[in-house]
Amino acid sequence: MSLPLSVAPDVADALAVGRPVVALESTIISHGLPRPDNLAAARRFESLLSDQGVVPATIAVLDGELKAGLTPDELERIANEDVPKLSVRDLPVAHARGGSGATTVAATSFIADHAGIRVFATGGLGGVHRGASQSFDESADLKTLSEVPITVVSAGVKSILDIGATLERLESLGVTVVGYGTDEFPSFWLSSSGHQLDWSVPDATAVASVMDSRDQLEMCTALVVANPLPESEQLDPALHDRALEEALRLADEKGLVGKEVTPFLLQTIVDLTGGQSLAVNLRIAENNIRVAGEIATAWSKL
Ligand code: PSU
Ligand code: MN
Repeated sequence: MSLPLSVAPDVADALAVGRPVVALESTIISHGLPRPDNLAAARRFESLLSDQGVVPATIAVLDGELKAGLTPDELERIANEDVPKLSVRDLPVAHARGGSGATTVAATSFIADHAGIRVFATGGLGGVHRGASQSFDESADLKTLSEVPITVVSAGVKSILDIGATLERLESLGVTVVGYGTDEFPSFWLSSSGHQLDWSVPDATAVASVMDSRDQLEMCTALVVANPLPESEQLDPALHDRALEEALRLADEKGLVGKEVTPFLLQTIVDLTGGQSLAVNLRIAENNIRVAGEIATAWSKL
């Protein structure tokens, strides 16, 4: 291993003998969920995997060390300290300064790949923002997914983003996208988005076989597995549409721009849905972790 990377002993042991491992991101813990629920959620995410016989590897940067797999104390630090959000371009600065931070989908994918981890579960991916044709605001998640051969399970991208443009960019970047038991891309809180996908896979074994083909073809692009919540568990669509419209209107009225927009929209949607969007957010992460565990297990059998 050539990178300055610290792989937790249980993760390293599992990787060495081909037992299933799933990477988890830490920005969802530090920035995506409120305290104190975030620590309980982070612990639950890990135990959902352990219960499946899969080794969890939560990824973060602590005191300059790029870590794959955290101790309980380290997980607590990510949940309770005010750490910055780190994408790939931030890693050299954090490493050089001995700093700490939570990793986005991009930085988590980068570190997981270097640690030899092939499957990663998150809530939603970053994507193309509304108005990106003016602002150029597109998440670095997309670029990194075009460079890292990881399989990432998500419930698509949030409807506060431009979902159609995000799918177009994933196509341009050569990122493989499959629907998990669906031919429609989900929109995070909702199980559908109206955007059709070219490919659907029925189960974890089918995903593992696409991963194997990608390796045989020596491709080093990500495989995005779009995993919708069952419709019975999604946010009520009428409530979703009302809250989204109102949140976008308020952000516009306040003249918010740049990186203030997303946190404002997300918090406003939590408020306007009386916390329901947050409960759905947790169910999404858990649903993705369960599927990622199944994929890692199927992969370990190949
Ligand atoms: N989407 C969510 N919750 C999140 C994020 C995205 O539903 O917490 C986080 C992820 O870590 C993702 C990052 O990688 O936001 C993207 O941020 P940006 O748009 O600044 O690249
Ligand atoms: Mn951005």
